Amino acid sequence: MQIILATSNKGKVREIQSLFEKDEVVPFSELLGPMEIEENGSTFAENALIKARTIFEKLGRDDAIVISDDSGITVPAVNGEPGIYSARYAGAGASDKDNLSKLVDELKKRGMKEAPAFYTAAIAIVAPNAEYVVHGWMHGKAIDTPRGEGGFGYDPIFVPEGFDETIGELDPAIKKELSHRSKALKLAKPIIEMLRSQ
Ligand code: ITT
Repeated sequence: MQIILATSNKGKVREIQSLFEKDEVVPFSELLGPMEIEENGSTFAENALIKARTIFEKLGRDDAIVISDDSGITVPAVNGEPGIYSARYAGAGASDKDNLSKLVDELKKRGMKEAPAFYTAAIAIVAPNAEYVVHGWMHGKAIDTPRGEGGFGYDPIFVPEGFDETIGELDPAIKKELSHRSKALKLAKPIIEMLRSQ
């Protein structure tokens, strides 16, 4: 069974593909073209399921496993923002850079140079007659000054627990080891293998 990835985010595609064999995971856009999916759930899990179900239904295939990732960064001292709104924190269609700047502004407004923060990833797996959601988290802090070019999204202002550098500055191998997405995918992998063997 082919694994289809229900995401349009290039950073996610890159990270998820790096955890599987080459060409094992195909982004949906290669099969269906570009598509906007409305994410109107109230949790990461709900939004992940919305994305995976939408692509599974559009594909209309009984030999495909669709996986999606809904993720974001949560800063408890900033009212839990941006959370599930991470991709549109600075408004609909905002760039990663604008969203990051908004979070920096919110920290500065509160006179905080840094604040505890965590990333969440919910990975949904949708296959014929089966649906699963697994989660992973990465804890650390958000800082008020972006550093480094690596990763994507909020990575230049996220310092993982046990490090002084941001994910933007650290070797990508470290993110691969520590990230919310990697942890959720480690849980997803045996489920995917089980579904493929049925
Ligand atoms: P899809 O819905 O097409 O998958 P998206 O970017 O809209 O792409 P989400 O709704 O899940 O995805 O929003 C995730 C946002 O959270 C993403 O745009 C980043 O701003 C942030 N984010 C998630 N994981 C991240 C990571 O590993 N590093 C940095 N930022 C991350």
